[in-house]
Amino acid sequence: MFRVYSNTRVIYGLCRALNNQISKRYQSSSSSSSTTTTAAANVALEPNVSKMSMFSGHIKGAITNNLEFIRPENITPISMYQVLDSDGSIKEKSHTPNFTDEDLIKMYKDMTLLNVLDRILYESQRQGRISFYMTNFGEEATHIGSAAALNAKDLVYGQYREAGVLMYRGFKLHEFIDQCFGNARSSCKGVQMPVHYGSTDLSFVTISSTLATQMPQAVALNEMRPVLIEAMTLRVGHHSTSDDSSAYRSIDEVRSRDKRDNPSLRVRKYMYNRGCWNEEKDEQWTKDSQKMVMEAFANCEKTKRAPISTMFENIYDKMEPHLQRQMKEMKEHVRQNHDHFPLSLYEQSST
Ligand SMILES: Cc1ncc(C[n+]2csc(CCOP(=O)(O)OP(=O)(O)O)c2C)c(N)n1
Repeated sequence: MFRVYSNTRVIYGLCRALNNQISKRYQSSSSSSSTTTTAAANVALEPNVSKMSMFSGHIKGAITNNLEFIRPENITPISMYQVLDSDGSIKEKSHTPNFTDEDLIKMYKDMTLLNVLDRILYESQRQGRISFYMTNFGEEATHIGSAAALNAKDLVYGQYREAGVLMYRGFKLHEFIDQCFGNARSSCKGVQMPVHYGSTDLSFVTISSTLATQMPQAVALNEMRPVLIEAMTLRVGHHSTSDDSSAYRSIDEVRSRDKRDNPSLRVRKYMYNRGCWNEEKDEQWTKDSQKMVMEAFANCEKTKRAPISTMFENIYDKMEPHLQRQMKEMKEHVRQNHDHFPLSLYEQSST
């Protein structure tokens, strides 16, 4: 999970104190231009520190004449800041999140609704009903927690596995599922791969799978410096439906981590401890959420696919002659081979 926002002014909720820690780290390691000037001046004035680096970003680093390779096993890793432990208790009481029970219940419902949506869409891909899918299991808390900390209008450039941000902002179940079917009602009408959601209304820029493109696009300029928050999570599912992750990691290990440290479970335990949720409510919610997703799925599956001409339209303001030619050729091909195409699933083309 890797995301940079246009506005990282306030990150609290599940990520609140993590932000504080990182900000402190940034402050102490000097990133503003005024600090650079002061430190550089000190280096010039004090002969004792003449071996200190003058490179910005390395102001406090020493210069050495010993050639030494840095090995990960010999350095202390950066500590991971954690609010909730696996039992759903908050170790540092002064970091208790200051959101209401209602806020917390909404976050939990969004996380678990995403889990249900993932399960059903993943299975539907295995059954050949949609072409591709990527689950969010294990990363749901980072989606919902960070979305909760942003303002609703903050522009988000999501990574391909960040559907929870949209879920939190109110993207409808049918909007997710329509996009995966690429049906006529979906925003991109099948011209994007499944899970490449986008929403102008929800200030969520359509997902581009190209890794890391969202970072320079969305670098935060608040306080005139970017803020990076790296959330450590475990991707529990396979990378996508095109991947079998057992080829490169132990499935047993993933399962056992998921069992003892699943983010939705951890939040649920916290809610039980806090007294705002109980097993009865949880069972009811499990049933309700499954019903909601199944109903939306059935409706979306019935909705016809966009006409095949859609793939040539809306690319340029006017359809260029080469696209007109290609569309004509394709229509002719489909007409001649109509037995091989499930044409009844598609809306008729108006062009
Ligand atoms: C620039 C770029 N190069 C290669 C790819 C192909 N690609 C898609 S996902 C992926 C692996 C990403 O791994 P990681 O960041 O660990 O995420 P996860 O597998 O958990 O989704 C690669 C190489 C890409 N999308 N973009």
